[in-house]
Amino acid sequence: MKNARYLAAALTLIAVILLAASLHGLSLGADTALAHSDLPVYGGSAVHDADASLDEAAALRTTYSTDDGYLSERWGADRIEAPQAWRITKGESIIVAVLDTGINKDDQDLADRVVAEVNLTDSPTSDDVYGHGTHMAGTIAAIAPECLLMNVKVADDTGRSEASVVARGIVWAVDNGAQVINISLSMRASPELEQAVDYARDRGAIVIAAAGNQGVSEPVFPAYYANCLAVAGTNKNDSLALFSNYGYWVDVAAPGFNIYSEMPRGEYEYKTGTSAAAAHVSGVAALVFSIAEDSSGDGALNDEVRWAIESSCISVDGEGMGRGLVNAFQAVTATTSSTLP
Ligand SMILES: [Ca+2]
Ligand SMILES: [Ca+2]
Repeated sequence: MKNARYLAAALTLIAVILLAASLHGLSLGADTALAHSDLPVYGGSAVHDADASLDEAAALRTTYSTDDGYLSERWGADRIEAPQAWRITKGESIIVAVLDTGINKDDQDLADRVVAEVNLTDSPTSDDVYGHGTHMAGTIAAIAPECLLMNVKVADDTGRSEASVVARGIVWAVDNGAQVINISLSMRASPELEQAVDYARDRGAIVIAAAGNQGVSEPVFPAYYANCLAVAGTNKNDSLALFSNYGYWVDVAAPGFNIYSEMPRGEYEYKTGTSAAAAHVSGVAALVFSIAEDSSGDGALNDEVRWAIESSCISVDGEGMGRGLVNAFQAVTATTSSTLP
């Protein structure tokens, strides 16, 4: 009896040591990814190695060939009550810039929405070869069905990008009329990047960025910057997804687990990461933008849009998720019924 208790205690100790070792390994991996800096940590690439051991990532990169993305497959859109928001607005004519790996032209619905594009990478094409930007664009369009898109290719066909290129992409998007700027990538701090984010804010655009997928509280950029909305990822229980970064610098959270959306060549795929979470919020921003009024009188709408999104979040359990889970219906309702404090 006594021996059995000793044995149980010993086994528990071993389990704790193994768990600690695996967690340590995970955070080491994250540090390595961050240390690369200018290689952005990406919803679709670097961090997946670290995430692959987690249950939540089991469905990563499951590709489906189907002609139709059923809304019911897009649990995130339902969870943030996008269909309820459509009774008020569908984000008509709001331009959302997707700073990413490009947007695939084979998908007619997405291609028809692209009002402008630029390729700032070494790639010979503005199309999405890597398979990330298309997924983000699909989610944005699923949340804001009447929005327009701007294809700003800042990440190459291996999914890599540099802060200086992302900064140029932000300025290009703003100068060409983007109102919402989605940045589903993260990297090290860069004065140039911060200046571009500030420029966007000053010109009336809202910048939304992923909080990163290392599962740590260290800030990533541009999400961390004051004029950029940092988005953490939630799972189907509305709690912080295991992979998601978190912390005082996170502004809001949105669905980031098993998100179904368009891929190149007419395919669909489930992706997991804060990239997808940011795309949900950019969709909500387009909805709010289309009905916002300049109640602050500063000649721009981005301050009202940000306020509506942040002030209408649903509070959820867990630390480091900012104001909580974004809600499209509450955000548009806040826009129609309130003014800035
Ligand atoms: Ca921020
Ligand atoms: Ca304003």
